[in-house]
Amino acid sequence: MSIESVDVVITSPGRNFVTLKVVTSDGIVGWGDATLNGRELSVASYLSDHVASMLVGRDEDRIEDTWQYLYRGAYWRRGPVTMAAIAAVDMALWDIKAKKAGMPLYQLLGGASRDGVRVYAHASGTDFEALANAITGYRELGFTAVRVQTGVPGLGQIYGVSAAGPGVRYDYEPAKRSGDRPAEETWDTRQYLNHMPGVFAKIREEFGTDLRLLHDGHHRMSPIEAARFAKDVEPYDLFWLEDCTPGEDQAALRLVRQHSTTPLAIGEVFNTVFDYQTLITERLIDYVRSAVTHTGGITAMKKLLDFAAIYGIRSGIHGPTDISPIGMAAALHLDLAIHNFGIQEYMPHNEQTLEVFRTSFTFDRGFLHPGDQPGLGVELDEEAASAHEYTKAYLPVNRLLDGTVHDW
Ligand code: CS2
Ligand code: MG
Repeated sequence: MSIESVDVVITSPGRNFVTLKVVTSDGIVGWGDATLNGRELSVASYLSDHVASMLVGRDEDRIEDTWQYLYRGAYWRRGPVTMAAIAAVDMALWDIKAKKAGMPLYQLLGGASRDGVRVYAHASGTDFEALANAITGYRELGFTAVRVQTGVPGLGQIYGVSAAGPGVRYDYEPAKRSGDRPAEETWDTRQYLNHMPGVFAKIREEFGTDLRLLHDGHHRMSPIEAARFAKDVEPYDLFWLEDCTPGEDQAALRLVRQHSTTPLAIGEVFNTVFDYQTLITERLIDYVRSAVTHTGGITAMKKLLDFAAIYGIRSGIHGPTDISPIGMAAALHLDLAIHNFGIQEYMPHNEQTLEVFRTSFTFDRGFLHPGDQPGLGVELDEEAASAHEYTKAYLPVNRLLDGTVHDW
C-alpha cells in the first residue's frame, strides 16, 4: 500500500477553506484541514507546489516518519504556513489509518476518557442588552460555557462582536472580503479596561455564578494592562482570560501571574511546542489554545498536550469558523481521548459549509461528540466544493485612536 495521489481543494462556502485530499493505492481517502485565515493560498501552494510530489509513493502508514520528513526535511521550519501544511498531511494520514482500522480516530488515541466534549459558544453584542440576549439563547441550547465579547462605548466595530447583530447563531466571520487590502478597525485599551469589568459584574448579577464565562483579550494589552485586567475581573470567576497579552513574549505572563488568579489561555497563533516552552514549564498559563490545523496536526498536538499535562495544564483547542469541520473533527477526537481536557471552542459553521463538509459529530446540550464513523468522520463533497470559488479575504488591521497600528 502507498500514497497514490495528493490534491489540494480550495473552496469558499461563505468563507475560504483549504483542504488536502490524500488517496492510497487501495482507494482509501484521507482529508486534512490546511486553512490559514487570510493567507490560505500560501498554504495551498506550499502543499501543491512543494509537498505533494514528495508524498506520492510513500507508505501511508508511516505517519511519524512522514511528519519528521516534512518538518526536519524542509530545513526551514516552524511558522503558520509550514505547520498548517504539515498538519493537513498528518490529519489525512490519521484519517486513512483509522479508516483502515475500521475505527473512529479517538480509539487509536487511547479510547474515550469522557462521555462528551464540553464546548463554549461565542456570545457577543454591541451593547449589554444584545449580549444578554445572546447568552440567554445559548443557555437555552444547553451551552454551559460562553465566551463574552461586547462593544466598548465610543469605539466602532471591534473584534469578536458580530456585525450581523445579536443572536444565538450568527455567522461571525472575522475575515473580510475587502478587496486588495484589509479593512481597518480602531481600538482604545483604556476605554476597554474601564468598561469590561462592569460588564462581567452585570452578567454575574443577571445569570448567576454557575455559567462558565470566557473572554478573549485578543493580544491587545501590554503586560501591566493585562495584569490589571486579570486582577479587576478576578471577582467574576472567569473560566479563562485568553490572549491577554501577545503570547510570544512568554516572560510577560510572569507579571500577570503575580497579580491575579484569573486562569489564562494562550496559543491560537502558536505553531510548535517551542512557542510554549516557558509558558508551560513555569505554569504561566492554564490552557493550551492551539488548533490542530495550525500546530502540525494530530501527531504534534498530542505531544504538546501530553507535555502540558505534566504541568497540570489543560487543553482549550481553538475552534473558530476558520478552522474547517475537518480540523474541528480532529480536535474532537483528541478532546475525547486525552486526560487533560479543558474545554473546546465551538463556533458552528454555516449551512453552506456543512453542505460541502459532511460531518458526523453531534451536539447535545452543551457537549459535542466526534461520532463513531471510521476515521475523522468528515467527508468533503468535491462537487459541492467546486461551486464556491475562492475569494481573497483579509483579517482586519487594528489601529489606536491616534493611528498607531495595534494588535487586532
Ligand atoms: C479568536 C479567533 O476564536 C478565537 O479565540 O481569537 O476567532 C480568531 O480571531 C480567528 O481565528 C482569526 O482568524
Ligand atoms: Mg482567540
